[in-house]
Amino acid sequence: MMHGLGKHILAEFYGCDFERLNDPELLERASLEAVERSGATIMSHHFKVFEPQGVSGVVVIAESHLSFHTWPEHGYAAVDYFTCGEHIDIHLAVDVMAEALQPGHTERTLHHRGTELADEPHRPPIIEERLAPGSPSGPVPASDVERWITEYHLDRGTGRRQLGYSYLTSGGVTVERGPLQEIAVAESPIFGRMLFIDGYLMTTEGDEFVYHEMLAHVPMLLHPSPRRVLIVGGGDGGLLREVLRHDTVERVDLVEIDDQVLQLSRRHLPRHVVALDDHRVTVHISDGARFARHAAEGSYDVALVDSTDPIGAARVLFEEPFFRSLSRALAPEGIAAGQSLSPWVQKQEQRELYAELGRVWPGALSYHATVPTYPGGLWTFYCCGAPGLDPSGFDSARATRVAAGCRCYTPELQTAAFHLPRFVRQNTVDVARASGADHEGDAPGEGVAPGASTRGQTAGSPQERMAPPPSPVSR
Ligand code: SPD
Repeated sequence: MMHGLGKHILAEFYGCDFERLNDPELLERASLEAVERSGATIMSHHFKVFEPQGVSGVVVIAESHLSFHTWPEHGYAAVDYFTCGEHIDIHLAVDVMAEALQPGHTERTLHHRGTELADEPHRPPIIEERLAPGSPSGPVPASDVERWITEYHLDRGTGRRQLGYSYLTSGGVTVERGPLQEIAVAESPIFGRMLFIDGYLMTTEGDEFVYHEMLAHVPMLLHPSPRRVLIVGGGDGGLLREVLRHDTVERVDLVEIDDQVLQLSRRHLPRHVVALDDHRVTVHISDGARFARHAAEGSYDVALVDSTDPIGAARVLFEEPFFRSLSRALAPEGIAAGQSLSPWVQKQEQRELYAELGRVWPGALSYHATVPTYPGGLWTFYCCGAPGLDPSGFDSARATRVAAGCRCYTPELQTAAFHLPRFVRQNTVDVARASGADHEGDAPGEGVAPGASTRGQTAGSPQERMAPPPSPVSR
C-alpha cells in the first residue's frame, strides 16, 4: 500500500549460486520479467558485465527503476526496486528475481519515500440531500428532503470514486474535525447510530456485535488462559466489552491514538462503551505502533488490532515492523488477531497485508464473518500465533460460557469461521504462506513467532490441514 510518493524495496539475496550471479542473460531475462510482471512500463535497460565476475543492471521504468548488482564471489546480490506506481506489485518483482537467483535466504526492507510531501487530507463525511421519490415538482416541503451519508471507495490509481455505500439518516449528523481525523456520527433507521472516521464507516449500533464478538472471542478462545490483553485501536469500546466477558482477563491495555474517538463514543454509543471504566482496563491515548514497539517482551497473552482500514495513521498497523513488535510483545503461547479487510473491495490491500503478516507468521490464519455495513459484507480477520496454532484447539466449555452472552459468536462458529471460500483463502493465508516461504532460513528471530522456526510453521499449518491443498498463488 502506498504511503507517500513512492515505495522502495531493498532486497538482499544471500547464498546464491556463483554461475547464476555471473550469468548476464539470466539476469537480463529475470529483471525484465520482474518489472513486466509487477505491472510497470519498461522505458529502457542497461546491463554491465564486470571482470573477473559480477553483473550490474538497471531497468528504467515509467514509474522509476529496478536495479541489481551481483557479487558472485560472495554468493550475494542486491536488488532495489523503486516505484511511484500505486498498482505495481514490488514484492512480486523481487519474487521473480529470487526465482532466477535462488538465494538461500533473502531479506526485504520496504521504505516509503516522500512521506512528508504526501500527507493525506482529511476526508469529510459526504452528506447529500436528495428528494424523496415521488416528491411533487415546485416548492419542496422540508419533509421530502432526505439526507444520505455515503462511504465512498476510491480507485487506488486515479483517486476517483468507484463505489459508494449510502445510508439514509434520521436525525442530525454530528461532525467533529480533530487534529488527526474527522469523525461523524449519524443515525440510520436500520443500523442505529453510526460512527464514521474520515468518511469511512467504523461501527454501527445495529451490527457491531458481529465484528466485535468475532474479533474478540475467536482469538481469545485459542489461548488457554488469556490474562493480559493488548487492544490497539478500538477506542469506541465495543471490542473491550467483549474481551472482558472472559473471566481469565486480569489486565487490558487499550491504546487509541485519538481521544476524540473515545469522547464521541462515550456520548453517542452507550452500548459500546460499557467497559471503558472497568478497573482492569488502562486506556492509553497513544500511537499503537509505538506502544507495541516499547512493550516489554512477552508481556501479553493476546493482542487485538481494531483499527481503521489502512489509511492515514493506521497504515503502519498493516505492516511487518508492527507485526514484529506484536510478536515480540507476546508470550510464547500468545495470539495476535486483527481486522484484515474485504477480499472484494480491498483485494490488493488485503494481499499486501497477508504478505506482510507472512514475513512474521508464515502460518497466519484467516477467518471471516458477515458485517453488513462493511464494504462487501464478507469481512476477514487474521489470527496468528506459535507454529501449530490449531483453530479447533479450544476449550468448548469455556466457549459455551462466553457464547451465552453473545448474539453472534457460538462454539460452532469458532472453527467454522476458519473455513474460507477458496478465493478468500487464495487472497489471505496462501499469500502469507508464500511470503513466509520466501523468508525461510532468515536470521533467527526474523520472521518467526517467539520460540518458533519458520520451517516448522510453513509445513502443514492448521488451516492447510482443515482445507484442501491450496492452488498456486497468483498475484
Ligand atoms: N471498513 C471498516 C473496518 C473498520 C474496522 N474497525 C472499526 C472499529 C470498530 N470498533
